[in-house]
Amino acid sequence: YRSWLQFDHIQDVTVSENYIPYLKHILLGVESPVMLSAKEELVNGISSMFSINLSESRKVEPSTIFLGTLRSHEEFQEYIDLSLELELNEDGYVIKTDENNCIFIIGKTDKGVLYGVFHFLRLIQTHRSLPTIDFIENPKNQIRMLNEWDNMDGSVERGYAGNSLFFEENRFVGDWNRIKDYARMLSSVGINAIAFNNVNVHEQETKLITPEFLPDVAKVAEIFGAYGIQTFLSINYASPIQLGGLDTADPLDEKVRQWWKDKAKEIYHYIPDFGGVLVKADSEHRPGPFTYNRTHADGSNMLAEALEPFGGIVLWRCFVYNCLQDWRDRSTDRARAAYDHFKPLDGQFHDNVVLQIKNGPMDFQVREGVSPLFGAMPNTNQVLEFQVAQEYTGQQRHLCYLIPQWKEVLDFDTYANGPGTPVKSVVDGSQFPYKYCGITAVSNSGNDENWTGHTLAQANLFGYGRLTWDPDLSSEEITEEWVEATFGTDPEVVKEIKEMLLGSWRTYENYTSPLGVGWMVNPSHHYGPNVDGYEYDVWGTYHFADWKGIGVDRTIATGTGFTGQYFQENTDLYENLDTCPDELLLFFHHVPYTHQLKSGKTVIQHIYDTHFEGVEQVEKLKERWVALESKIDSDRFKSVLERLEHQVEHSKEWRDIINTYFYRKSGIPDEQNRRIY
Ligand code: GCW
Repeated sequence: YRSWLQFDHIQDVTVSENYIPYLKHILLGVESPVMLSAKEELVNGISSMFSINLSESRKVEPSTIFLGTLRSHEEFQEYIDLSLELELNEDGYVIKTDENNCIFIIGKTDKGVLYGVFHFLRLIQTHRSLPTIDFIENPKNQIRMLNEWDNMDGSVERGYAGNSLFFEENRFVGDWNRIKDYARMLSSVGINAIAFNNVNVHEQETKLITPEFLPDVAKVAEIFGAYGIQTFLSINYASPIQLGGLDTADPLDEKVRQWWKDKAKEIYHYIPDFGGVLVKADSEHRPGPFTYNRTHADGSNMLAEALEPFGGIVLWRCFVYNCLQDWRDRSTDRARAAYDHFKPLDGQFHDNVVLQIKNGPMDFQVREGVSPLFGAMPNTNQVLEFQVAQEYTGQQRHLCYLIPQWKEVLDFDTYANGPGTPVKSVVDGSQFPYKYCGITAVSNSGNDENWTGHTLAQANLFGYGRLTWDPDLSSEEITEEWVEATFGTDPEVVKEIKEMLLGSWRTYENYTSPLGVGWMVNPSHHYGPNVDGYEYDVWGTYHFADWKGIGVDRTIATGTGFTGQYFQENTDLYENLDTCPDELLLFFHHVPYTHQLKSGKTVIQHIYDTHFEGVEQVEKLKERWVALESKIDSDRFKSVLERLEHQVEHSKEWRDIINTYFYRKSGIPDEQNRRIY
């Protein structure tokens, strides 16, 4: 299998000449499993790119790469500037060269060194020039996590890249090497935490926290641990009943509380550096505290107390809404649910509880508003949840590069502390004194040879990691890094693939559901167009199209009042038809098809135009890829081409189904008289 960690041999002599003088020896200032990983990565990467075997030395002689931490052995202290203590955060590092062609990669902790090594290797891969570098890097987010939705039968919920890397036939696969390679990939982009079983914890997975499976969980945790990644498990809220034989899971019941305390002790006995638990409670039929008339603060605090003695944390998901809605009832609005449930509880959570909030209030649509919960709970730890898995964005058969979408979310100004309070500054902890915060995401990987189904979907995983490390990196920088590390530095290849990726989210949006309204997919598997697929269903996911108009009225004045959950500036922005941005118009308003957008077009004409345009853009994507044939190895060339061919056909289906639907509903013809059925 191939990823961005290929470290192909460097052909370009100017590049090798630049680096080779530095590459003779390696020296570790301190030993630990993470330091040994750092060493292994460096030695293997250098050998693969330059055919040079770094030899171990015992002192810093010329051309030595020194890997050290602030806790390095005494004899190396002269190489470590102790003022770094103040400049580096837990995972930060410094890389610098000196006049003896030595390279110093110094972390505050061993994890920082590992990140520094990956950074150094990336500099080489992307042919950045070396002499006299000296810089400090600190990750901006403390929690940089992935959630795998893997089930023990080997399936992956919303998985589009084969089966689970972890499980098959209700046990662990046992391919520890592949897991190690996965850990390497994640660590190389800075990810430091993982929950590897599905948040929907079914019967078998409930048992992961029992001695039947804890030894295997420990084994996985050890592999990840050596790459600086902490292991978490998704747990079943009803475990005390299902595993413990109790007759309740009431969080205020003493027996239940004691059961979880004992359980925590047992888990930490097997896995001393266990991160904690991830919980989907009272959500989509999962059990939770509501059954006992308790709040989510009661429920999460009980778990937090059990984990607290061991330093563990509780990631508690806010994806709580009524999934048995009556479509005739227009007063209930799923978008309101998370805020309505959680905002009133601000300040009631223990300091090792972290609320996990999806980027939007609905569910990972191609476009939706940003969740108004960000910044709304100054006294409660928050992490932002993205979906790298392309559930609603083409399921890794369509090319849809999501970094630009995530950037918009991260840069969205919440106004929580006045103007200039973007989401990224809330979740990185710089606005409120959060003890734990950061970013998490649903992973898009599986056991396919290329990890992500669509080879180009690897860029979403890579970019996710890079962005959580530093949300201020631009989409362009991240994309370029990925293309160079993955396909090499040929300028044409870099330019073409970069542009293909950067425009692909807009393109996908163009031929799917318009103007922020979302959904319009086939129920349950969520692939392909079906305008009314969810329209009369129980999930709260409606577009309300009739012969006159379309959209969800979420205003305070005449709608569900959702706009009122934002801080005033955003409430005003969205409440008012004149200021509401076009791309979210139908997320916030119900308007006639003849409503004129800021672009000057009517809604109906916009729908037609974007759908024709979207297909043309996909055709272009394919042409651009075809033109690269001679420059890409044939396996990857063919597999991407196959997907692009499918995308061309499937985008036409989207175009025609959507256009026809709205033509027939509205009776308004296309101004350009194109073919609409
Ligand atoms: O969007 C929905 C998905 C479910 C998922 C749920 C969630 C894991 O369709 O598959 O369940 O979100 O985030 O909990």
